[in-house]
Amino acid sequence: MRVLVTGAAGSLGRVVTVGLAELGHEVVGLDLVPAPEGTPYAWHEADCADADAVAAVFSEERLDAVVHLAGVPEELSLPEELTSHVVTTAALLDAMVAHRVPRIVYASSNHAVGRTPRAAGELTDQALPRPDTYYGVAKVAAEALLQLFSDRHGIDAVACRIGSFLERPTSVRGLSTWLSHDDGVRMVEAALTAPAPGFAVLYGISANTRAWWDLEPGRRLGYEPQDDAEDFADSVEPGPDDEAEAEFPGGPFASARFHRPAL
Ligand code: 15L
Repeated sequence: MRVLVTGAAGSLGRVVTVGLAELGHEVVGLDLVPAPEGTPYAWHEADCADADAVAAVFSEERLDAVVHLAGVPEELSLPEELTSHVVTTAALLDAMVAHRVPRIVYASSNHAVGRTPRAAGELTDQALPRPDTYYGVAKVAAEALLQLFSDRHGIDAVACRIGSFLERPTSVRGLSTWLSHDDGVRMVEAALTAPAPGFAVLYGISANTRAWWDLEPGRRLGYEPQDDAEDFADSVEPGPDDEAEAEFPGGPFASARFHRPAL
């Protein structure tokens, strides 16, 4: 497949572009920054929130799918979050409709449901939106937009509610929320190639012994994680916030530290 990867220079993008290329996909990178030296594939320096710039990329490239990883991965103001996650997704979806690109894989986040009390049990793909931050609100809204475009235009859209994408887990919470680099690539590949998913949600974590999220929605799409954070458990030091971070899946994002006016 010829795949446009947004946020190609970011922490997810750097891993996913290499992984997809190794799996035989033709990658087209897009990011706010220039292509890193030696990038072996096409690259566009553009802001996904700029609909004209996005449209220009689609006019230039023949694409089979989009992997939308661009977006600020932390808590900002509500307007900034909406631009970073919702406006960018809208610009891509409009261009996909105009150029008949049938599939998008979206880097959503556990923070879309991060304020669901853990006591409510394991989270499935049927969980109602329950964001923990404005970042989470924007991820919920971006998922809703994907659902709308799937219903209206038949676009296949897989929202991957990613946990903690890191080389290795670094906290006790991470032993539950970790997504390994290799599993991240497996997840994107499955979401890209699953037959006719329509709009679907999966939880982007590894096969962690202490997982808080249901892996079945991902498995139904062909995502079989191979790694387990437990392998690193001995090297993870307990921290003072572990207990508080275990109350809500969003961990630190669900704490009062992030409380602020919306506008
Ligand atoms: C995310 O969605 C964020 O992008 C990242 O910064 C982490 O907070 C991660 O989730 C997590 O929950 O560990």
